[in-house]
Amino acid sequence: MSTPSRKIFVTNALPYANGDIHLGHLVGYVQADIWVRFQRMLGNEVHYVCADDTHGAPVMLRAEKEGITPEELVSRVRGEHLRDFTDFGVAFDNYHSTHSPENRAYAEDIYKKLRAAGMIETRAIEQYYDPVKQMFLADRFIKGECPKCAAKDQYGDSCEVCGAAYAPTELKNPYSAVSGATPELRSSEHFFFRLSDPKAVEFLREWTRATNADGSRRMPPEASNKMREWLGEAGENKLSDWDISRDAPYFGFEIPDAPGKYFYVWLDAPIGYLASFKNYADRVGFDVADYIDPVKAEAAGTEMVHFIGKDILYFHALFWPAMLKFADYRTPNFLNVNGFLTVDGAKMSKSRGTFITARSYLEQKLNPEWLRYYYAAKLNSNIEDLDLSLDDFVAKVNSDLVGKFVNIASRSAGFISRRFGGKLGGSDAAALAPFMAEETIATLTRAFNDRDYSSALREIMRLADVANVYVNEEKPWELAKNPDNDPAVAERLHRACSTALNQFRALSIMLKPVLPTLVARVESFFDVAPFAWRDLAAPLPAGHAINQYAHLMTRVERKQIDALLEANKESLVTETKPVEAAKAAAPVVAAPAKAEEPTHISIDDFAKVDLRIARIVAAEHVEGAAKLIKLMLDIGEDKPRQVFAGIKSAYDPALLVGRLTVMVANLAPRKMKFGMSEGMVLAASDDKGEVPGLFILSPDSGAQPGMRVK
Ligand code: B3M
Ligand code: ZN
Repeated sequence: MSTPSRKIFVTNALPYANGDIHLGHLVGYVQADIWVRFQRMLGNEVHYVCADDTHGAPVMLRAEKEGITPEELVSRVRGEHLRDFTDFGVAFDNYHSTHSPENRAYAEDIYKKLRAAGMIETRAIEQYYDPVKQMFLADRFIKGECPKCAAKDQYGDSCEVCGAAYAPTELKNPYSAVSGATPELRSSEHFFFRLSDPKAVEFLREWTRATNADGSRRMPPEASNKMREWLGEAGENKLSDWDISRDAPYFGFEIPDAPGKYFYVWLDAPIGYLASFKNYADRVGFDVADYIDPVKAEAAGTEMVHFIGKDILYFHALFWPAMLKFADYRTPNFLNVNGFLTVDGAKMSKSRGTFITARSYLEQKLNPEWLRYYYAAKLNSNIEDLDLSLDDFVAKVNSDLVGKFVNIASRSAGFISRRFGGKLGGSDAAALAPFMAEETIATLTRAFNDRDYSSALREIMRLADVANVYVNEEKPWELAKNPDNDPAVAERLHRACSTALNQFRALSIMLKPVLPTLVARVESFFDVAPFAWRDLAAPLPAGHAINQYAHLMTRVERKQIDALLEANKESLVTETKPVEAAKAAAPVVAAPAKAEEPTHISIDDFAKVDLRIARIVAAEHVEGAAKLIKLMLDIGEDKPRQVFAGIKSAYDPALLVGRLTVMVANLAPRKMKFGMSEGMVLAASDDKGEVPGLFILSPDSGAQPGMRVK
């Protein structure tokens, strides 16, 4: 049965350019990335984009505090965010910025069309104004005493002590959180999007109720319930118009024909989805109209799917579809909504160290795929909060991934290499049947498609148990003894190991959306093309040659988690003086020698260095060496080169295998205590010692082992 392939434009919420990515953010990104990877394995065409959300007063004020321009701030933060996502395997096709020409063009276009459709209105409103800073103050920048419980220093919208919600004008003794001045009420003209217009209300009622062409829902049931609550009963009108303008000074886009008035950050933030998509499409060379023009999108059968957190449902379920509709753009097909992350059952907390940044997790050398797996094991399609229970995390990763999954390969691969020339034998059809059962595959397909990953992983782990039972019953380590060299026993060993490896292969295909990095290494171990979902239909045949097995994943230790919590506690204590803290932590280095005249080398000198793309085919610790990892590097020669690299402090050997890097291929071989070193890999490090770590190089994708770097 072949279904026509889907064409889907997928987005994740745009992180705000005023803070680090933390483990709470990652829930939604990992969820979307898994879905995208799964859709691609099915053969669907997916365009997956994101961007930084850059506008508004917080970015403006923070840049000012750091003494840089907002543009400089957002470009730096964008780089940090993108690096975090990439390192967690969240692979966007494009990561753009809302502070971009594409976004300005779409924001203006949408605004002008809304204005032409009679959906924009202006009104004067009274708001607090900071006379010292000379700016209007958003609710978050006004503080004072709670009108209900009199707690001091509460924000302008709600009290953190008693939970009361109120208007900033109700605060007692209000003051500006920016300058400390007493704010004054001033009047100014604002622009509103007329969400209360009966046309808009009518449209939203209809949009919420309707399903997609294939009968699928537009959002999870809890979200549509919320929508009904916001919209009220038929005939009721509970929606208010939406204030979409802010006065100068503001970091954002000026509203056309309205000098000194800017689009509120939330107006152009979701438009950033379209901007990122357009920027990408222009680069790749396709027409976005098939995805964003309502008539063309309908004809082309394209879909638009957003992944968001529950705190921003209001913006995505009310304002966004209505804006699109009345500006004559296509509306979303699906809003996937995730809940918040709790750690050990409680809100993330800086004092407990559970407000964990993505970067700190990586810096502690924790494997990002451990977290992807754990999140997937807990995610379903409902808007539930997800608890990262740290002991459970350790137990689950070790028992499921290392104990059950990876173990299958590590118990059977060696025999194939050592005894059977690396070639698979025939497999036991009955033992493979559960992995190929149509019903099982249909269940998994449905679960991944419906974002019910926890069910999918339960089913996959059930199958991992089946495989382990099989290996335990066959006992390859017993068969391998074969004292009489009985050919029938050898044959049985071959069959048992080949069957187990085919079981392992099936599990790897199923886990690929969740563990892309590990499974890429499984693909090179099996020496096969990237797995597609349909590969579940047939095992690898007898005679298929596989590569040497390298250990795929290490166990996580509780002490690594404790170090992670400790690191995140520290970052709070040192928050006030980050520069001093970094210096204190840095190793003492000798003062750099007086700068010398730059010396040049000729191009011929440079050409003497033979730099090659190398694939790390094996990596292991060296007994007795504190700093070294032994690497086997494939540079397209008959056999891989052995190189000892001083990168042990920064890399787990298991995670290096399969990676491409760059090596100096014509360095004279050097005899070391541990053996010959036949070249050198290149790694970057900070001479000043302020940035810890070592960073080996990676080429862009497409580079092949042996290619010359020049
Ligand atoms: N930047 C989320 C936030 O800052 C917001 C999401 C925008 S999605 C278009 O809380
Ligand atoms: Zn209060």
